[in-house]
Amino acid sequence: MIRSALMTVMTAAAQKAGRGLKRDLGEIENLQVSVKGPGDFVTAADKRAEKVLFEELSRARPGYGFVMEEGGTVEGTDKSHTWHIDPLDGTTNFLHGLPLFAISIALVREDQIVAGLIFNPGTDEMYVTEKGQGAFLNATRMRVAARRKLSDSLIACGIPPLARAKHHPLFKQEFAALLATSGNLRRLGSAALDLAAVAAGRFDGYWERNIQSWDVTAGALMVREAGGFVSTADGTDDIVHGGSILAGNEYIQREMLAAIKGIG
Ligand code: 2AM
Ligand code: CA
Repeated sequence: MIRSALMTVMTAAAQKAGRGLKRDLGEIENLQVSVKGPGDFVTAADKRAEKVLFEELSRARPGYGFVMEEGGTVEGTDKSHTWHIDPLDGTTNFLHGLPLFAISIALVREDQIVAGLIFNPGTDEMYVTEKGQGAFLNATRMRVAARRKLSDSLIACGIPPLARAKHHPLFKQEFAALLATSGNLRRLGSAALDLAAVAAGRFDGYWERNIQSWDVTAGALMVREAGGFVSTADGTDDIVHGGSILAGNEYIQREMLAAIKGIG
């Protein structure tokens, strides 16, 4: 468990926003069958959750800046601290009534990720981490899986949707490379939950391109604090600005990187 004042603030904000999302998920089923569909409702739910997080975190830590999926960048008076927030990661799942979505909150200090939280209100799983303090799923300390061979491993990926089909050619090449080398592949639809699952030792690895800081900052620290390795898909270290992610234990992360090296 992490019992710091910072984590108390983060978990309280996530639980408050999560209650709203859970209620809204219940409403989706009704809208699924309407002609208009749940699209606008989901956008509104997303924005409501972000507003709650923004208000709660601003009140508890006045002056910190924000980088948010919906609201964009809000400069703070404290230039060294920035929250990276995704109020609803896994929007497509949520839209379809699948309880595979998460709130993701990371605190970045001087370009270093110092704290992360991923909360799935659909399953009540709360993942928390602070730099140097380990990573926890609810009250249990997490540890990445111990498998040493990619050929024995279950690897998660992200698939660009049709709306971003220009990314399909590269995705297909990398997918083919991992299909040929890993035990099997999965796709959950939430970058935050994919990384949380790597930290928890459920997935052996995960990679995805075309993602944003709010999708992966919390999860990246989570994996590292659970003993894993994280880089961009190109093998660089800048997770906050890199736009892609590749994670696993030290063996699997290295083997995955080698499998896709030179493709991108
Ligand atoms: P979202 O659900 O918040 O949109 C799925 O492949 C992952 O990619 C999810 O974490 C999803 O976040 C993210 N994602 C989907 N579309 C995106 C976009 N247009 N820009 C950035 N990230 C996106
Ligand atoms: Ca997201």
